[in-house]
Amino acid sequence: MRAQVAIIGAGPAGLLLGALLHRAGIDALIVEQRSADHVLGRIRAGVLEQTTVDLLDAAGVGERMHREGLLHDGIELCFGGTRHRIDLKTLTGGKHVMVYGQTEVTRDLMHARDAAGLKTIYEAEHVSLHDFDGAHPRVRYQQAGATHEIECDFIAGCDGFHGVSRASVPAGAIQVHEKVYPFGWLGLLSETPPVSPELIYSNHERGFALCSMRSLHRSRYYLQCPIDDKVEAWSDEAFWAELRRRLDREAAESLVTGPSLEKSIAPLRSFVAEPMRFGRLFLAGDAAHIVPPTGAKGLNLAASDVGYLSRALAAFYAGSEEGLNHYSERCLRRVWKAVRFSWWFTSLMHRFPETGVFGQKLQAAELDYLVHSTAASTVLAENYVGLPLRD
Ligand code: RFL
Ligand code: PHB
Repeated sequence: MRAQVAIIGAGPAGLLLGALLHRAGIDALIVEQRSADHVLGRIRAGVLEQTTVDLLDAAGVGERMHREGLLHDGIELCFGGTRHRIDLKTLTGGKHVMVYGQTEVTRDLMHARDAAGLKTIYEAEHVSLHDFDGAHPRVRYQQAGATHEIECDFIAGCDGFHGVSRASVPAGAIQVHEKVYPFGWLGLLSETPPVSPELIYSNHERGFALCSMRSLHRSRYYLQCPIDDKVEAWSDEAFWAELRRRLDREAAESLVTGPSLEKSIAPLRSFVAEPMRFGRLFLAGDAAHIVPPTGAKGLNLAASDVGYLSRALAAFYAGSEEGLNHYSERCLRRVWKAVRFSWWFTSLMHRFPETGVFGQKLQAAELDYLVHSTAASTVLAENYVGLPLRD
């Protein structure tokens, strides 16, 4: 088999890259180790920046998102038993975020790919990357006992944090920066109306809580939990009771509960691998970097990476290597800003047992400052809606 670009991974990064390359007249094959249903079963991100919305539009998959997605002009911070609104729109001169689930983004990209007759190889086993230090890289995989090989010009490693792409790079060629947080997020999805029209980020003495949503009748909630908690140990009733405790009285009283459709625990980590290019292998999305979900940046970074990569590949086939040569540096400038923001917001909103009362007092002071200073609120708003894409 031959393709100009072999994409490893059919998560949002791989699928969006495939769609953008198709628009640019570049043929790409996607190799995914799981089934399409498995990929769609993972409940993850919910907040899209305008730059991500623009890229989905450019890929021709924005129609349902504009119809069903919810535009949010603000978020609420809850602490000391009171909610404070951060007016994203006013503070940023008219910007907002789009609340539309990663599952739906992925579904739209899969449908568009099928409709265009483009190939995704699902349930590919033992995927391996070869010769990407030269001009003729290859990707090998097994399916139903047979070995297959793709010859290509470039490999895009879009296979997430645990993927094979980053692991295929010789150890000395990659630098890794990592911070693991001493807690996780327990998430619950339910067919219930959201507790409030906007997202609530709550700093509470029992731990962080987040009220998010997928639509006007489907809610997504999160609780900070010990990293070694088992999801089976959390009944739905225990989840709802704990969430109520971590919200202000009005939200606690109006919370509508129901059976969980999904419940899972995610670890929190900041991670960056540098550079994001090795010969003809380009890493994008979670394969290259991870941020804790507090800032809602992971999927958005995956989208901006593949935005840069698709443009660079289009320029390459038009005769210029400049975009490919600057790919890693361009991405990493944006990545580190999102890593910083996500780390800051995580540090502000969670309970860190090791920092004690001193740490809590600092958080309380910073939150008070944040909601009463236009300068501080603007910094939060500007980062939350997403920094502009630069050339
Ligand atoms: P993905 O989604 O992990 O997809 C990688 C794909 O690669 C496949 N794969 C392989 N394929 C072939 N061969 C191999 N050896 C392979 N190994 C792996 C996998 O099966 C998978 O299909 O990475 P991608 O595409 O880079 O996308 C990144 C996003 O998924 C991630 O950053 C976000 O979900 C993070 N995130 C959020 N991001 C936001 O922008 N806004 C949010 O509101 C937000 N909320 C969240 C989040 C992540 C969360 N969790 C569970 C970590 C909330 C949570 C709870
Ligand atoms: C979500 O809806 O899953 C979500 C929203 C905002 C975040 C993280 C996750 O910061």
